[in-house]
Amino acid sequence: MCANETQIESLMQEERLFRPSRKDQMKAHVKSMKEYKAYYKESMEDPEGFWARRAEELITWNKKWRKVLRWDFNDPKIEWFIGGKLNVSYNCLDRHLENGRRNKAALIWQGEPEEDVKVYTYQMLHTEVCRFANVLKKLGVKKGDRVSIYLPMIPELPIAMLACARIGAPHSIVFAGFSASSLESRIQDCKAKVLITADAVLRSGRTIPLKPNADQALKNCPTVEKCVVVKRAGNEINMEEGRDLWWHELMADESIKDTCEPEIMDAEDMLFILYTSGSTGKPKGVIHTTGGYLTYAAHTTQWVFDLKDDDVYWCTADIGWITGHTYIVYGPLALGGTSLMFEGVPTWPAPDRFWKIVEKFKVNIFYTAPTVIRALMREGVEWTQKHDLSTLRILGSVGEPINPEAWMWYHENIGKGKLPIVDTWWQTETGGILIAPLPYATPLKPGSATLPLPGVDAAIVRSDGTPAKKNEGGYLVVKRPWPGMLRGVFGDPERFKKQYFDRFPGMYESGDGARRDEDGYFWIMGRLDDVINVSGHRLGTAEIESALVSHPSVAEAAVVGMPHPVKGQTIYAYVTLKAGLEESDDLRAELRNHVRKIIGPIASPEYIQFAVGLPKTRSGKIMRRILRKIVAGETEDFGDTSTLADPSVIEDLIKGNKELTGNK
Ligand code: 6R9
Repeated sequence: MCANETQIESLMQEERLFRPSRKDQMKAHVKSMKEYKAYYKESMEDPEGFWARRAEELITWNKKWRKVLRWDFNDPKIEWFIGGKLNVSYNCLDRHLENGRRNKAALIWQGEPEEDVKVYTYQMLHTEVCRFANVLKKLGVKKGDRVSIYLPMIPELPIAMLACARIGAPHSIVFAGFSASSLESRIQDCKAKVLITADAVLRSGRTIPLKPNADQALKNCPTVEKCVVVKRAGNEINMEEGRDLWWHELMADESIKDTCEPEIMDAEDMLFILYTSGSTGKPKGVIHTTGGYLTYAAHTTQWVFDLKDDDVYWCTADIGWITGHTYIVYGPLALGGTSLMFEGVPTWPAPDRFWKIVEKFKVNIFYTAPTVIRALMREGVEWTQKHDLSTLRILGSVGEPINPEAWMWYHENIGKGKLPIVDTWWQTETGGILIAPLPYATPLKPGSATLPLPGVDAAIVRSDGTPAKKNEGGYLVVKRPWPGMLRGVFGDPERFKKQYFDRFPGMYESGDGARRDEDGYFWIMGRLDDVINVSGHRLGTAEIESALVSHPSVAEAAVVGMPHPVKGQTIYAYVTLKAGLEESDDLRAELRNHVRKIIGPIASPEYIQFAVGLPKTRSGKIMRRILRKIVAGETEDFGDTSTLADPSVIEDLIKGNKELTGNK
């Protein structure tokens, strides 16, 4: 299943080095490498002191903690700020009403239609959140009840999140691109009491109905008592009597008050669950808690993006993913920042959509994904040259390794050769950024996420847990806890242990491979497990395989990531049909559609190769290494194939792949 370190090699040998400008450096939160090093040293020698100070500087506590940290990676159990009390929505809203930010823009929303713009000051957002918190209470939601949220990128999404946080109801956001059946399994897993959804999603000029998916999912979700529906597009939808309620009607109710006392939460009370793909079939419900997550979100937003009061900060992610949770909502709002939120896609109505928005709102900090950069690179520089991008001061990247070519394009065309790019490595599980440059301190190397942030004890180990040498590829692990780390997998403590703490006792296993160069810089090489990364979206190959084999024509399926110039990886499926069935393009289309329906459009395979047999070991395990090499066109050396039951299948597979893709 997993590669060993002899297969882990990085092709990136990047020598270019970029240093921050002096002027910006003087005003930065972390000003120099010297400062970074001092913080790092302190955080390793006295982690509790370091984090206690940050938690006090950044967060308002109703009651101070008794103890900063208790942890045991073998159990595993991690607790931060034990006994501390706080409320996340209070920290993101109320306290800014008193500290001079009452009339400051908290959220600037740019909808897909150009004229759809809304600006919420902290005061306005506070009122909306309080009102919706009162609505939730009226619907019977109490502290500890889970609320599933299946919404497009509209302001009601952060409002709903903060309202949940206000009353202590953990939210579970499901990306609106997921299918009815993905939504269903996530609702069932967390046993949500309420679902919040919308009539439709606006995307690339189209209206894509969303409510029918919710209707389909709710057929099998008996725990859901009420479904709140936001009117986004105004398309015709079904409203189920007694269950479905319009957001705008609930909010217009005169009995709903504009204020709502925040529920005082324990630092370790659950803030949210977010499902993410792992190496086995079922997505895991990653648990984040209140005190540690918020401290970490605020801390990393302040240091990595150097967020200041007069900045307009734009993270282009969807809030359905962790990046949107931490870096559109919780981090920037905890700091009292101005966060821009965008509905739509980078290439519609034209490939200058992003640059137009940067110019329109005078964006200062811009955080996006390599797949976006690569897609926009292809469209040519005329689109970037049309706009004034001079307000930008920091660029960020997240989701997958950024190849040096894309890095240089971003640096030259968006950063005009001057701006720092923070390549941020982290995961749903880590809650926030772990490895990244500090924009005015760290010299940059294109393609490297550079150095661990203070407090992050990251390392590379071999499969036996011993430290890897300089430049030797290995498993990326973290040797001690940080406040933003996950606290569990919802409903499955066994999986929590097995997935993250079993292979290397006493360490958190990230699932990524990496190497560290002579300067200590990290070069992330991607997943070592059966997780693929398509346009920065994490997908488990096992999930896609199980969707494929649930089709009546399919006997067996194996899915791998195929290198792709824009998406990073694209989905390639090998499918063995049941005996006697005809291979055809129609069947291919049907299988693609089937996966769309079961998981969602992002999981639909680009290539489906019909194969008579798959390369299996004598014990019946599919050797994915071989399948991966075939799709990458690396057919010279398959390594040790002596355990294969029938080595002759390989030739057929190579032939089939060439016919399908034109791989030379
Ligand atoms: C935040 C997020 C996590 C996986 C992670 C890794 C890949 C994310 C990266 C990166 C190289 C970066 N990844 N950032 N790889 N360089 N800067 O994306 O969370 O959706 O859970 O994905 O994404 O493989 O393990 P998530």
